[in-house]
Amino acid sequence: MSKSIAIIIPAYNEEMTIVETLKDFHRVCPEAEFYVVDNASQDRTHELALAAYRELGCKGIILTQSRKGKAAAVRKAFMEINADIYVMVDADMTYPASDLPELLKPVLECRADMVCGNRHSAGAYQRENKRPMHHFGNKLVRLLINFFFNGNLEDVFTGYRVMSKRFVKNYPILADGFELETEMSIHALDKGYSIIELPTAYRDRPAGSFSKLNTVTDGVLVLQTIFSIFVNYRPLLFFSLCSLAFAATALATGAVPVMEFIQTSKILHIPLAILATGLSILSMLSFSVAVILDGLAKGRRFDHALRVLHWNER
Ligand SMILES: Nc1nc2c(ncn2[C@@H]2O[C@H](COP(=O)(O)OP(=O)(O)OP(=O)(O)O)[C@@H](O)[C@H]2O)c(=O)[nH]1
Ligand SMILES: [Mg+2]
Repeated sequence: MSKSIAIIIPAYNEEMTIVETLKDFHRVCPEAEFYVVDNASQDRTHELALAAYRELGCKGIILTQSRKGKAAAVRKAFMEINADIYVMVDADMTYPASDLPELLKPVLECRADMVCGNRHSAGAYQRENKRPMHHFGNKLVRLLINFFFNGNLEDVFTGYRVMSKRFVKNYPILADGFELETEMSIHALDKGYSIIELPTAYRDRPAGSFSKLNTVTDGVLVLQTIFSIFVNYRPLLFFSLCSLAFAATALATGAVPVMEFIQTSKILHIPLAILATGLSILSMLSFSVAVILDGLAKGRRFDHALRVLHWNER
């Protein structure tokens, strides 16, 4: 029995490209169900998408989400849609449908839970993207994620992904905005899902269509997301580092009163001695927090793995 495919297209004010995106993907995958998720676009995105659905005879519906943000839109889709395979793609014609059959294969053959369209492998992103800060942001975030979560992903920000039902229905999206792809990549790495990156062509937005991504504010949000995920997913490392920092400062500040006491059996630098004592207590506290939270994080990973294990029995 052939597997059902849902193509999820988060769209906010994409009247210039939504019809072409639908036509492009319907041409390549006419049997799929299409789910444009519109967040109260102010332009004609909804109306044009509806007309395109009728013209193409698309299966699927337009979902609306009042909560703003790309991740909020995709969260709505993940909750509402029941399919065997989920495709996520942007509505701005930057990802070609022609690469979809290749991206679908590993998930169709149960060789992967997530396949990411990698824009860097053929250098398409470097060629097409004109915003230098984006290159820097991509590199920094990729480095942080691969280092802290033991990955070797090349394109952590790609909006072109194919996912198994097992992955989608066990991934509670907590982000709201453009932190989606970061959270998704980290969740997949942390929970041990099989991820495959395959090359995909990438082209810049057509002239006149504009990005909803604000490099600075969304960039800061992405770094905040990594920090909070790091603290929650890797508490042992984070709080042990804090404990170490407190211990080192305690040693540095405590050295004077200790040496003084050894030499004179008196302590004159009482404030330093009190500070060093406080810092040592903070160091011990951080380490106990590290151990406790690590146990909780392991418990969450265990519960997730158990849920996925039972998922396979369905
Ligand atoms: N539903 C919904 N979709 C959104 C929202 N913000 C962005 N999107 C969609 O998410 C996709 C990615 O947004 P883009 O603005 O293209 O961000 P980007 O791809 O990182 O940036 P570019 O490289 O400039 O294209 C597009 O299809 C947007 O329409 C939102 O608040 N709600
Ligand atoms: Mg885009």
